[in-house]
Order: sequence, then C-alpha cells, then structure tokens
Amino acid sequence: MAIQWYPGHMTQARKKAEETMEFTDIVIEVLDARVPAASHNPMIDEMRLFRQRPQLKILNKADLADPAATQAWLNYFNKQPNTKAVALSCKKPGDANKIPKLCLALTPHRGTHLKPLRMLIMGIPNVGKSTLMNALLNRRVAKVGDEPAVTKSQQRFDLSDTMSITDTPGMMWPKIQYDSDGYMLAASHAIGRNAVIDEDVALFLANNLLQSYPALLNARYKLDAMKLDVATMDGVDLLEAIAKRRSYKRHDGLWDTEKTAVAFLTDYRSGAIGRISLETPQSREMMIENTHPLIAQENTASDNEEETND
Ligand SMILES: Nc1nc2c(ncn2[C@@H]2O[C@H](COP(=O)(O)OP(=O)(O)OP(=O)(O)O)[C@@H](O)[C@H]2O)c(=O)[nH]1
Ligand SMILES: [Mg+2]
Repeated sequence: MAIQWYPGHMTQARKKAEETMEFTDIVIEVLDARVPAASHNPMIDEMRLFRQRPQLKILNKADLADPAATQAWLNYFNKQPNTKAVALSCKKPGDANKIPKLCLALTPHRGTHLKPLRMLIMGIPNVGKSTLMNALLNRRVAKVGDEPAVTKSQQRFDLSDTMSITDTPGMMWPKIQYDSDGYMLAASHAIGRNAVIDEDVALFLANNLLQSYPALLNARYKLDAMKLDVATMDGVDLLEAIAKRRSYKRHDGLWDTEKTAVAFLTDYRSGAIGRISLETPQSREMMIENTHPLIAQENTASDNEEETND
C-alpha cells in the first residue's frame, strides 16, 4: 500500500512559507542524509525557483549515513545550478557554524546592515531543522523531538546585526510519486505514525538492508550464531530471526511481529545497525528506470491538494 501523508496544518505551513519566501535571500533545505532524494520536497523548489533564490542543501544526520553514499550525493547536488551542498550532523557541537559563511558565498550582495542576509530553513518533518536553528543560535529557542511535525509555526531570530534565520514547520507534499520514497521516509521517521503500518515499513527496510548491508545485519543480530545465512534470507526471514533472537512472543505463542518491527525500525533510526544510506544516486536512477512509466505518470497526473491522514 502506498504511503501518503499531507495533514491539514501543512497546507497552512505552505502558504506561510510562500509569503516568507518573498523576504528571503537563501533557502537552507535540510535533507536526511540517509535518504537525500526521497527527503526532498518538490514544493520547496517550486517556491524557491519562483523567487529565484539560491539554496544551501544540508545533508543532515550524516553521522547516521553511509559516508560513501553521502559523498556521492554531495557530488550529485553540487552540480545543480545556484546550489551548494554540505553534509553535517547538527547534533555535533560546532558542525553548524560554517553555514552562515556558505550562505554568504551564495548571496554576495547581502549580509550588510543595509541589506541583512535572510535565511529560511525548510524541509520535510523530523530532519533536524529546529536542531539546526538551535545550533546556529547556540541556545535552545526551538522545541526539538524525534517525531514528525514538532514545529507548528515559523520562528525568526537575528543571528547578528547582519543576518537572520527562520525555522519552519516540516512540510510534506500532496502526493509522493514513488512508493519506495514513502517507505524510505517512513523508515527514517518523517511520516506521522497514523499514516503507516510499522510491520510493512520494517519489511521494506529489511529487504533494502539485506541487499545493501548484509554484513551489518549479520553483526547486529548475530545471524551466523543462529546458523542462518544472510545471503539467502528475505525480509520476512530476517524479522522472524530478530523476533527469535529477542524472544518477542505474544501471549498466544506466536512471534510478536509488531514489537519486532518497532525494535528493528528503532535500531535503524538510532544507528545501532551501523551507518546506513537507503539510496544512492545510482540506486535512485535504477529505481526510476524500473518504475513503470504508466505508474509514474498516473501518480503525477493525480497530484492534488487532498489532505490525507491528518
Ligand atoms: N543522529 C542525529 N540526530 C539528529 C541530528 N539532527 C537532529 N537530530 C534529531 O532528529 C530529531 C528531529 O529533530 P528536529 O530538530 O526536531 O527536527 P525538525 O526538522 O525540526 O522536525 P519538525 O519540526 O517535526 O519538522 C531529534 O530527535 C534530533 O535530536 C543529527 O545531525 N544527527
Ligand atoms: Mg522543528
């Protein structure tokens, strides 16, 4: 089942962002470094390009992502016009400090008393926008939390006499074009819980990681010791192995698939399995090539402003 999540407050957030864009010099788009293309909201580009604003793309949570994939994504994004991309971990003290300088380099005509530099932080939910804002200001002005849609309204602060920064609520868009993007976003905790079934997301993640990171799975869940061969397992086998290893059983004696799914997702989200990226520029290109053109077209054609799963 395809995952869609566009609650009502995001329509409001979009309108407000459009208004603020007029008085913005540069967009800082925060992406999740583990899913940099899936976590890009196409509406942000629409708004930004309408006003011809440059962008700084932050691949945040780089501490959780695979460094080789992150480098490949930086090379990819840095070829885009009017764009600079950097990888960061906003939770790491000092990592965010280079951002104002990078923004100034993209807007050389701003950053004076007469023409202060106005930066706008945008991105999908739970990617670390407010954490970035707090890091830049070096104090806790915005509430942060490991769940989507923590920030409910825009907040603007002066960084100095010549710079200001605005944090915005996480924004999704009306229709996710590729089903795998929805699952990657749900696995990375950007989608509201009411719009996903944890077991389905865990199964998607299990199959993805079995393809790309079998050795990490083997090490984390000691599959060898259970006499299991990670090379021949599928997602269902992996989740069952985790349930067995941790003795997650329900009262009726069956394996507790829900508890297993949540534990597996938590392991991925916290980095307990290792540094993982769910997509690379290459895997994305292949995914798009292999998606039936009619399905992709159908998804694009039915784009509308429907609100789903408020
Ligand atoms: N590992 C890791 N976690 C991070 C990083 N940056 C933020 N986080 C965590 O990600 C979660 C979400 O952070 P927020 O700053 O609230 O995210 P947000 O984008 O403002 O989310 P919304 O307001 O819901 O749109 C929190 O648990 C943060 O501690 C990072 O660089 N690395
Ligand atoms: Mg926030």
